[in-house]
Amino acid sequence: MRRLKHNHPVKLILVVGLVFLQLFSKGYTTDNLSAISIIPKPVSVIPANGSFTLTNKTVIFVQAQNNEAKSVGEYFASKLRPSTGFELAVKTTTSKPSSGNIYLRIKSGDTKLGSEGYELTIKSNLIILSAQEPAGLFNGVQTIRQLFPARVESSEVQAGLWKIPAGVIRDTPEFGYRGAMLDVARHFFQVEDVKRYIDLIATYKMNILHLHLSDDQGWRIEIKKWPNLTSIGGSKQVGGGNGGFFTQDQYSDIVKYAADRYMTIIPEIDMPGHINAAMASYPELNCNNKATELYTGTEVGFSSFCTSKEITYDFISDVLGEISAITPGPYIHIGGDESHVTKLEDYIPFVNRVQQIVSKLGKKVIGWDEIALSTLIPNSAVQFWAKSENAVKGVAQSAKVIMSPAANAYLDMKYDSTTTLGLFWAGYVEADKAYKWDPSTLVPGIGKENILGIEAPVWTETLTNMHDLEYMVFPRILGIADLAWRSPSSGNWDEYKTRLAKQGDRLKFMKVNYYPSKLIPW
Ligand code: TNX
Repeated sequence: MRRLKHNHPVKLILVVGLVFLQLFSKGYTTDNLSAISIIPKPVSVIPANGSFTLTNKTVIFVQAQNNEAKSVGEYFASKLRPSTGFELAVKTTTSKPSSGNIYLRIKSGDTKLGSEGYELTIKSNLIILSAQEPAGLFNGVQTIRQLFPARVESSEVQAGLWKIPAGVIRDTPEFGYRGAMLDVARHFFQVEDVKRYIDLIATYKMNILHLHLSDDQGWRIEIKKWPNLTSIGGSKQVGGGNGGFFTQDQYSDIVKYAADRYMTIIPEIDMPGHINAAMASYPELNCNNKATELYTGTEVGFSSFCTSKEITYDFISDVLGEISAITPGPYIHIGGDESHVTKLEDYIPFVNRVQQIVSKLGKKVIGWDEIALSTLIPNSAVQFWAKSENAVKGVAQSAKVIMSPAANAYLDMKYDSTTTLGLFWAGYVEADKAYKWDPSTLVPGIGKENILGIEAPVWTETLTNMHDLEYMVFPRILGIADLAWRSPSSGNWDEYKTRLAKQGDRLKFMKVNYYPSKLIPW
C-alpha cells in the first residue's frame, strides 16, 4: 500500500509529462537536421537529439586574435539582428564559451576541410562553427542562416522561436570556382544593385562575380588615360536611354564589398569584337580614323578593334593596366567571343598578344571559348559557352575550362514560350534544364580534372532593372550553385526540386522577385 501510494504521483507526473511533450512537439515541431533544405547541399549531415535556441542573450563569440573571424562574426550578426531583434553582441574569447552561445573558431589541422570547408556542431547548449580559414567560417554562416526558419531573412522583427535541430555538418565544395556573370554593359546596373547581387549569390556560397564591363552598347569602367570611354562610350545603353559607368573608386568599393564576402571580382573587357563603345569614343582606334556611331541595338558581332594598329595595343595596355591595379583577384577576362568581322588570321595573333599584356601585368587570362583558337599561354582559362570543339581545343593546350553552357547555364534564356523577358537562341531553360547537367560529363573530352569551375552568366539585352534581373536569375542560380558546390554525380532532380521548393519562403523574405516555376512544388 505504501509503495503504491508513493508511486502514484510519480506515474501521474510521467503521464502528464508525456502528454505535454507530445502536445508541445506538435505545436513547435523541430525538424530533424537532415530534413532541412540547404542549398547548396552539404556533403555530410548527421542529426542528433535536441535543438539549440537563439535568444536575446546569445553572444557570437569568435576566437581571440583573429580579425577576419571577427568580421565574419559581425557579418553573421548583421544577418540575424533585423529579424530576431536581438542584440547579438560579437565578442572575442580565448576559451570555449558558456551555454546558449555561438562560437566561431579557426581550427587548423582539419586539412580535409580545405580553405573553404567548415564543420558545424549544433548542441542544445552551444553552436560551434570551425574552419581552417575564414572563408570556411563564412560558408558555414550561410548554412546556419538556412537552418533557422525562413523568417530569419526578414528585414523586420519576426515573432517565434529561433531553433536549430542538433547535429553535425561537415562540408566542402567540389569546385573552387563557383561563379556568376553580370552584364552591366547592355544595361547599366548601379553599385547598390551589384552589391545586392553579391549578397544574394554569396548566400548560396558562390565565390566569383565576373563583371562584363564593356560591349558594343556601353563602356562601364572609368579609365583615367582614356576619359572619352566613359563620357562618350558609357553615355548610352540598349534602347537608347542613359547608360552609366563605375568610377574606379566605385569599382574598388564593389571589389571590397565582394572580398568581405569571400568573393573575387573578375573584370572583363571584351575584345577584339564587342568593342563599338570604344571605337565610338576614339577615332584613332579605327582603321579609317573615324569614330563609329554609338550603338543601342542588340545585334552582336559587327565591331572589331583595328588589330594592325600599334595604338590598339597601347590602348589595351593602358586599360588593362588601370583595371589590374584595382583588381586584387588573379584573373582578367579578355572576352574574345563572336569577333565575326575580325579575320581569323588577325584574331589569333591579337589574342596571343593580349595574353602577353595580361601576363606582364601579373594576371591570368580568361577568355570565351573562341580564344582556344589562338596559342594559349600557361594558366589561361577557356570559358565554354557555345562551341564544345573550342573548349576541347583549350584542354588540348592544357588550359582549364570554366563551364557556362548556354543551353543550361545562361540565365538570360527564357524559361518557356510564355516568358516575356530574355532571349531564346540557346533554347528555353526551365529550372530543371539549369540543374540537370553534369559539368564533368557534358562535353566528351572535358572531365572533372580539366574544369576550373562553373559560372552562370546573365546578359542584359532585355533586362533593365533588378526586378527583371532577379526574375531571370532566380531560382535557376540556386541550381547552378548546388551543382558547383556538391559532387555533380550526386545530382538528383526530384530530391533537389523539393529542396528548392522550401527555399521559396526564404526568397520571399529576402524580397527576391523569383520566377515561380511550375516544375517546383513550392
Ligand atoms: C552571346 S555569350 C554573347 C553575348 C550575348 C549573349 C546573349 C557570349 C560570349 N556572347 O554577347 O549577350 O549571347 O545570350
